[in-house]
Amino acid sequence: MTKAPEIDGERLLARLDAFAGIGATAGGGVNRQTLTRGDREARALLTALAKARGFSVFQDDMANLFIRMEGRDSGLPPLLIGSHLDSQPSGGRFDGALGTLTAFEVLESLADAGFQPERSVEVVAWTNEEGCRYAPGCMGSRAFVDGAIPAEWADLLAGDDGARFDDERLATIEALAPEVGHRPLGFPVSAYLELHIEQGPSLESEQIPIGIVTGVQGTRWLEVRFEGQTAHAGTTALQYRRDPLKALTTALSGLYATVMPDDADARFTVGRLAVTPGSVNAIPATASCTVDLRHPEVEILDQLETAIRDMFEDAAKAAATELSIRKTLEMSPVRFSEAAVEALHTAASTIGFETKAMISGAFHDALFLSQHAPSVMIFVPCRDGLSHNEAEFVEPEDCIAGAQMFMAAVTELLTKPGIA
Ligand code: HGY
Ligand code: MN
Ligand code: MN
Repeated sequence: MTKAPEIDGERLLARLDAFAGIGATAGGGVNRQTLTRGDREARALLTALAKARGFSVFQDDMANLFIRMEGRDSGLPPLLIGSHLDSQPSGGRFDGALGTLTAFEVLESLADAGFQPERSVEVVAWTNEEGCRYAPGCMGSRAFVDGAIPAEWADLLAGDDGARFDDERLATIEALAPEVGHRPLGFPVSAYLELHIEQGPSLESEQIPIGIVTGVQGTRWLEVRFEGQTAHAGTTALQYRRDPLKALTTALSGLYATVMPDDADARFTVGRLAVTPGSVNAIPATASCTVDLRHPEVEILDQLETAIRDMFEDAAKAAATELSIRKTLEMSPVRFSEAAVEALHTAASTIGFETKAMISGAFHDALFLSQHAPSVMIFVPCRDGLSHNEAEFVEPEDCIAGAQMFMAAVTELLTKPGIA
């Protein structure tokens, strides 16, 4: 492998600070949810930085943002590198932003070194990786790989302000339209590489600077709704009650007592819970919640989903309430390309970094890109493994080591036969 150009660590750290100021929260994190003003501000800043370097910038019908450094042979499918800029409502400064800005730093460093690879290299910032403002997650990368936007997404309404998905999508495209080119959804890619924080404790606790991600576990999201009968809190005796919150809490106490305690690899999370009409002296009319279910094995995911549905059904019956369950996300477990994983091991040994092979507990856009081109991820440690929390933190030296590894991996992926 030719010697990889140096990255500029101070420039990367300064960029991270600049982006952390967009949608900054009082607790030191960010609230830059997809297709909001903050998201558009981050996209505009990245576009300005890219154009200042003479890179060309494009967006597609999902507002995925692409920054292109021309290769010697512009007809070849580009190497695609990047992550996302959108965040959780109480998110951290590094989730997504570190991967996107590390990819941009590598593009700049290649340009600084006058290194023009045979094939073009493109940085991407995917739309709506998080999925918290509009479900599902990874909308941008999924539509890119499918080459189409599912019709049912158009009328999705945001939980925070009720904004319609298509209105926000088009407004975001419109905001950048004068500055950037437009592309149809999806194009051939030689390989995809994404750097991300681990969002778990392994690398930090084992003091290993780099994770080589060999796959991603499966995820399913459910929206669960019980409907009963609202009635007077003081005059309605037990036998007349059809209390949806009783049904929901009965089911949840059973699920908390079994799903994760019975299987150390299972993840069961209720992130949102709502009760209507929400009056202190009226029995609820409806009680609803979200379920985020994860497991590395799809057969066990199936079994867990069946058990969860049964638990909700039994509780609905016992409380004489109506139940509806809508699945809003389904991501099957994936294994990344062995050739791409191998390229990362080669890159790590070339620069002498210790690594750990691992499966990602979080989903990522690379999960969808792995259906489109050889894909692989690099993880860096984060403090206490904490993420989706304003206190999310990555040591500056780990950010820089990650960027050095990313540069070595890009150089390797650009030259490796069978991937290049
Ligand atoms: O939920 C996830 O796994 C991702 O971090 N959005
Ligand atoms: Mn992320
Ligand atoms: Mn996230």
